[in-house]
Amino acid sequence: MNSILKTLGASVVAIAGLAGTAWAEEPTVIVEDAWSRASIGMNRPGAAYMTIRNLGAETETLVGIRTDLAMMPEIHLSATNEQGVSTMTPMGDIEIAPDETVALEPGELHVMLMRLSRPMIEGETFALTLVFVDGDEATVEVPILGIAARGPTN
Ligand SMILES: [Cu+2]
Repeated sequence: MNSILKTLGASVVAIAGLAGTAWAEEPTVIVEDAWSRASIGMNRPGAAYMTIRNLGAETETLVGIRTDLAMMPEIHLSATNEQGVSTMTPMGDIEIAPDETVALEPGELHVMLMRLSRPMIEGETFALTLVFVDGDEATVEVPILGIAARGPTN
């Protein structure tokens, strides 16, 4: 499992297992279990999922997403109304309180990769950067799983 640690005061990106790793600074945010699905061509948006944990003492605010895979990456919230109709709402800033984990998963919060710049091909990966309000960034390498994948382990 690859993990990404965001550290205070610098745009530090690190990819490593958690255990036995020495960090120059205390990690404040960890991104885990990132995954996405292969796309059919480029006409429909892709989606990416992950969990974001705040290990720090202060609330972290996620304000944006960046990737060269999509010209308009956004965080969306899926919902199903009483009529069974599913909708997606673009979310503004995402606040993550200390010790809180935000899960981006199918049917819930997700990164919507709108206006793909290339097809999402199973077995490949792409870099996705989370931008926080203090200017810190965390970049995660997102594996592209099969078109019917339901999570990072299947
Ligand atoms: Cu969406």
